[in-house]
Amino acid sequence: MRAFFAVDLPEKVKDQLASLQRQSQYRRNIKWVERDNLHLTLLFLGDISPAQEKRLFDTVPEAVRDIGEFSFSLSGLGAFPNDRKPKVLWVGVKAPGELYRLREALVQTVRKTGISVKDDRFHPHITLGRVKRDFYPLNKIFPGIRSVAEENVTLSSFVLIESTLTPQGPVYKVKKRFCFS
Ligand code: 2AM
Repeated sequence: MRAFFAVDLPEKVKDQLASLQRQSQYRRNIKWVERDNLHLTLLFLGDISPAQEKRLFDTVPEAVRDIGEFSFSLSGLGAFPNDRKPKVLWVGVKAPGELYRLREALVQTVRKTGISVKDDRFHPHITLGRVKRDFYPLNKIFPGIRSVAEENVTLSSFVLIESTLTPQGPVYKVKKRFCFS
């Protein structure tokens, strides 16, 4: 299965982000992430086998044992590769060291399981949408939006998600929730 680790977001934050999506003037040229699919990716795994999935179920709790519940807050709008010619539109995250430690612990455990992952620089973000064609600068896509309310999110768990790609977009299914002790 195609899988990734993610933080699922409280309903209130998903509402806030969905409302931000609706404020854009360029709705047709952008494939918006559906409200219920909004998430913060911790680590994308790609295809993993049932045996690897099972091994992750067993090893991840021990790997994150030293990390307790923590909070992060949303920051401003941004885009990859840049604001001038955006392809991926996102809301940034002001994250404490724990989020980076969590990501690092997952990278190490996943590799021990025989899954190869790229450990690029981690830019925690929540993708709002992807620009399908034509380029518009970010400030044209979200005119008049200067800031995003810094909603605080307390993270007491994270999830392993199965992603099935369909012509209508990805379908996400939570395969396992890992709670901090
Ligand atoms: P994103 O967080 O920037 O949107 C599921 O596909 C999630 O994994 C997406 O949210 C996506 O990025 C992230 N992801 C990271 N690397 C990916 C890759 N090579 N292919 C697909 N998704 C990837």
